[in-house]
Amino acid sequence: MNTWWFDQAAVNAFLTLQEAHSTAVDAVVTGCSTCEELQCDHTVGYGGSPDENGETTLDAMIFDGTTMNMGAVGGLRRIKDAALAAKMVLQHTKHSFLVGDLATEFAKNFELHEENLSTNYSTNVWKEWKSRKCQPNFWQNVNPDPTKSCGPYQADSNEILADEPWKIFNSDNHDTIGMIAIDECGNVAAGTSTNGASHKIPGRVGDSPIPGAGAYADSTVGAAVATGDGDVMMRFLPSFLAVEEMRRGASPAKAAQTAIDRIAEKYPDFFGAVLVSTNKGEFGAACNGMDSFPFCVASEALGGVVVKTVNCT
Ligand code: SD4
Repeated sequence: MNTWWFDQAAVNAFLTLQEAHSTAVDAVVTGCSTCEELQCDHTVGYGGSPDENGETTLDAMIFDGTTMNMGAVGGLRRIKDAALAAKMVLQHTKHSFLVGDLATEFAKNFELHEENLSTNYSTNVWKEWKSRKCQPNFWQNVNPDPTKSCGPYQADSNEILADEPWKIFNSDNHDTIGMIAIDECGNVAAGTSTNGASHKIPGRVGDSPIPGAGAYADSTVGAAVATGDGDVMMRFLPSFLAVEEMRRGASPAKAAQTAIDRIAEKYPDFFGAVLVSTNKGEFGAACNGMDSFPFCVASEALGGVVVKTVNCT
């Protein structure tokens, strides 16, 4: 299963699970890589969410709930295959998380080649933002460019600037693929891939590659993945919390709601969602800051992929 309406990712992950000897980890990598190639909503993979300098950087994580081992990359530069790079960290190192240019150097050991991640689309998004009288941004209590007439965008309050009816965080411009897979041996894996937040301050890494924040899995219980305003969400480790709630007996839907409520108590307007599954494939989701949250589920029982929706509280 995976976040949003990225059904091709679910199809490919499901097909991977049906291949001989493939594992839950393989399926999650396939699903996340599919979205990277398709540039799902321009918010996964290359050519989306340019930072303040116009560059696209990628965050991804692959978490194996059987070995409790993981691999992640953050702020990955000039490599399209972030999920594969994360898988290389998982499978070929004793580390968990590599970042920035040195993650790029690492990935090149595995024939992931270096290239510019900008496209006409991302360059135009960046130019349009740059040419605004007032550029929504992530600075706070300081205005790095005093020639801009409006104050800084307040990331925590999700404020819409009065003369700029445009949000940095919403479901049109800010999605992550978060995927959970269960293979026939009962192994549970979870993963994420995203290009983060548009107009982020260069160097920003979101919640997606952080264990317990963007994703978490434990094959004895289940898994959870998160999407949304990662700067806020990572402070609450919602994926970890949801899995621990299930360990204590909560249903997936209740566990997801508890994780969302914990954040909403402090940030009532935050934008985000959590998708949760038991190790048997019973699932639930909860969301905040939008009307409803779509997600894809694929299984033999369903006969393929179905897009489901949960209404937000
Ligand atoms: C981030 N959580 O980098 C990601 C982006 C996302 O829906 O999921 N948007 O903050």
